[in-house]
Amino acid sequence: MRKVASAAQAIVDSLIEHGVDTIFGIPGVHTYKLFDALYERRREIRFIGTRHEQGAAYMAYGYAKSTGKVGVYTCVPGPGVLNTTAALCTAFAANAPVLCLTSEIPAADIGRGFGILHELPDQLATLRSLTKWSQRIDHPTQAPPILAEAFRQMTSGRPGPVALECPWDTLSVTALTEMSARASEWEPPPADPIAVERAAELIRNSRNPLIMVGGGAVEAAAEIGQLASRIQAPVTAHRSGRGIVAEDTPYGLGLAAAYKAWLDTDLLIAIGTRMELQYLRWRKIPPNLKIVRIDIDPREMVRRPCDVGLVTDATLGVRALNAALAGAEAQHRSRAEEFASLKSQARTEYESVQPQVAYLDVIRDVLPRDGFFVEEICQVGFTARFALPVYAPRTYVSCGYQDNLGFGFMTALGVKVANPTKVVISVCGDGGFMFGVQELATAVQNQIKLICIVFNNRSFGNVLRDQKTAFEGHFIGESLTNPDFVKLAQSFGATAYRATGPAELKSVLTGALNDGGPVLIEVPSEPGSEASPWPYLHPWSAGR
Ligand SMILES: Cc1ncc(C[n+]2csc(CCOP(=O)(O)OP(=O)(O)O)c2C)c(N)n1
Ligand SMILES: [Mg+2]
Repeated sequence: MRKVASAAQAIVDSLIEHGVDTIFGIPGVHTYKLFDALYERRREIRFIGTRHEQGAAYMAYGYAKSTGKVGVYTCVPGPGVLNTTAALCTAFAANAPVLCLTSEIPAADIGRGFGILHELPDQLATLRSLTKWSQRIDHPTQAPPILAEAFRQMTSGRPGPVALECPWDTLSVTALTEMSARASEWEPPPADPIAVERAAELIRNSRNPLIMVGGGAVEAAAEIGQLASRIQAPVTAHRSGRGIVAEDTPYGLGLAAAYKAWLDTDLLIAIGTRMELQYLRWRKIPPNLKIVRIDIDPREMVRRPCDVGLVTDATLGVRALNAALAGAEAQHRSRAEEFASLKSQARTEYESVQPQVAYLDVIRDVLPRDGFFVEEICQVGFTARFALPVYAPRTYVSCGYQDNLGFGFMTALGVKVANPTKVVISVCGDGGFMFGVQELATAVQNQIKLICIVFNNRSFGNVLRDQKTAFEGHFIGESLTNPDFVKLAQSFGATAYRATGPAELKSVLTGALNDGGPVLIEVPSEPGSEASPWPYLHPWSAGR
C-alpha cells in the first residue's frame, strides 16, 4: 500500500507491520518526530520510558532474550547511543535480536565536523562495529525496505542486534511511500545428508557421548530430548542453552555434573554453541575426543574445527541425526542411574559453596518451573550457573560471554515486560544493582512487577576475593559504601524487605509473590563471607 508518510511514520508503521508491540527509550530533540509518530500509533505500540538509555537497551535485550522476538529501543544519537553500547555488545554476545533505533545530526552535515549537537565523528561506523548490521535511512521511501532488511538480519542465521539511524531532518521529510515491505521468510539450509551419515557413524561408534547445547538450540528442545534418550547421552549447557533439557530429567545435567563425565567423553555433540564451556572454562580436552557440530553460522566451523560439521538449524540438524539413528535405542541400556549419580555427587561437592547454594535452593523452591531467573555478575549469580537447576528453555537469562556487571536488574525489567504473567526473579550484588538503580523508577511508574534480590556484602565481592587470594590482600577499589537499600527502594515507591539468612528469604520471597508492585529484597552479609564458586566454573583453578 502506498501513502504519503514522513520517514518517522514509515518507520513506526514498519515496526507495527513486523509485530513490535513495545518500545523502550528516552526522547530528545533529534527524535521528537519519531516520538510524534509513536504517539499517533500509541494504541498499537506501548512506549516505556526509562531513566537512562542503558536501561532501555537492556530492557529491549531482556525482552528479546526471553522470547526470541525482536526487542526495540530508541535513543538520541551521540551520547544517547553511546550510553547503550554495553547492552548492544551484550546482545551481540548473546545472539539477541535487538533493534537500536536512533537519529543523526542533519543529513547534509554528517561527517563534516561542525560540532553539531550530539555529533559523533562516524556514528554509523561505531554502530557497525557493535552490531550484526547497521544502516542509515536517507529518505522515507527507504524506511520500509530497510526495516524489512533489519528484521531479516536480526532473525535469520545467527540472530543479533541491528542499529538504524535516521537523521534529525530526514525524520520529517514526507514522500509517497510503499509501506508494505516485510522481512522475507528465511529458510535455514537443510543438513547435508553425507555429513549426517558421517555424524551418525561417529555417534554409533561412541561409548560416552556428551551433548552440549547453546543458545542456538533453544527451539530444538523436543528433538534434542529425543536424541539424548535414543543414544543415552547426557545433555549439558553453560548459560543460554540451559533448560532446553530440564535439569530434573535423567538427561539434563548441570555443568558441575557434566564435568564429571567430561574427561571420559569420546564424542562431543555440540549444538548451537561456541563451546565456551569446554574450551575456555573447562579447558581440558579429553584425548582422542571426536566432535560433531551443528551450527547455523558457517564461521563456527572455522573458529573451532570439528570432525563433522552440519551447517544447519538445530531443529533440522538434530531431526536428521534422529532419523539416521532410528532404532539405535535398542543397542543402549539405560544410563539414567549413572547420570543421577553424577548429579548427586556434584551436588554433594558444591554444597560447600555457601551461603549461595542455600539461597539458590530457596529461590528454586519458590520460582515456578516456567518462571524466569536473571543472573548477575555476583557471587549468587556465578553459583547459579551450576547450582540452580533450570527446567525450561529461555528461563535462565544471562549476558552471554560479556559478563558485564549491572546488566541483570535492567534486563530483568524487560523480561517481565515481555512475560507479564510469569514470575521474574533478578539476583544482583550491591555493586551490580547500583549500575541500574535508577530504573526502580521505571519499574514503579510502569508497574513492572519483578522481584529483585540484592545480595549486599558492601563490596565488589569478587574483586575483594581476588585481591585477597592473588594479590596478598592489596585491597583497592573493592569496598563499597551503600545506601540503605530498603529505604531507597521504598523512596522510589517499590515494596522492600530485608531478609537475613535463607529461612527468612524463603518466607519473604513467598509473600512477595503476592505483592502488587515491584519488590526489592535486600540480603545483607559480611564482606568476603562467601565461598568461592570458581572451582566449579574453572575446575583447573582447583587442580581438577
Ligand atoms: C561492566 C563491568 N565492570 C566491571 C567488571 C568487573 N567485576 C566483575 S565482578 C565485580 C564485582 C561485583 O560486585 P557485586 O555486584 O557487589 O557482586 P559480589 O561479587 O559482591 O557478589 C566486578 C567489579 C565487570 N565484570 N563488568
Ligand atoms: Mg557485592
